[in-house]
Amino acid sequence: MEETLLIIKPDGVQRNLVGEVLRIVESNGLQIVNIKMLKLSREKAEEFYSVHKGKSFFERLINFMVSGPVVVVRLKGKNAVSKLRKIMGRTDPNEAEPGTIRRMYGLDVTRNTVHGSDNPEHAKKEIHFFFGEEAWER
Ligand code: DAT
Ligand code: MG
Repeated sequence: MEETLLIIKPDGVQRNLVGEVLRIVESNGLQIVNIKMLKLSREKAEEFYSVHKGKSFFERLINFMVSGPVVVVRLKGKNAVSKLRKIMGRTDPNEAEPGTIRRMYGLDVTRNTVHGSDNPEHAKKEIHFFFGEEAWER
């Protein structure tokens, strides 16, 4: 069983899409292990997205991620990482396949409704980033 981290971004929370995103995720066989709502500080957001530091969109991304509360979700399931990425669709909602979360609900390449870990190693790090030691109790 693999784990991954989902974030419902500020545009998703703002538009009451929390239940809808979780419904899609759960109906695709991913199980919620832990969940919480929080507002990211600028420092935390910059740390979480540190691989993108220096890129042209970094400032816009951080401004967006601190603009309102997010819901962070620890998920588990078979091939959880790739499964979530598939359900989410491509980064730019305009390029995402029909039926994916980003295609259906994303507003633009910044306000794209959800984050999902991109590989199992990053998933572990991201789960630890938000859930700390409780991430290793199971
Ligand atoms: P993903 O979220 O699909 O893993 P990523 O890790 O490359 O994509 O980038 C993280 C976030 O940064 C992405 O969800 C939205 C933003 N972003 C990425 N590329 C962008 C671009 N070309 N213009 C604006 N924002 C971008
Ligand atoms: Mg990514």
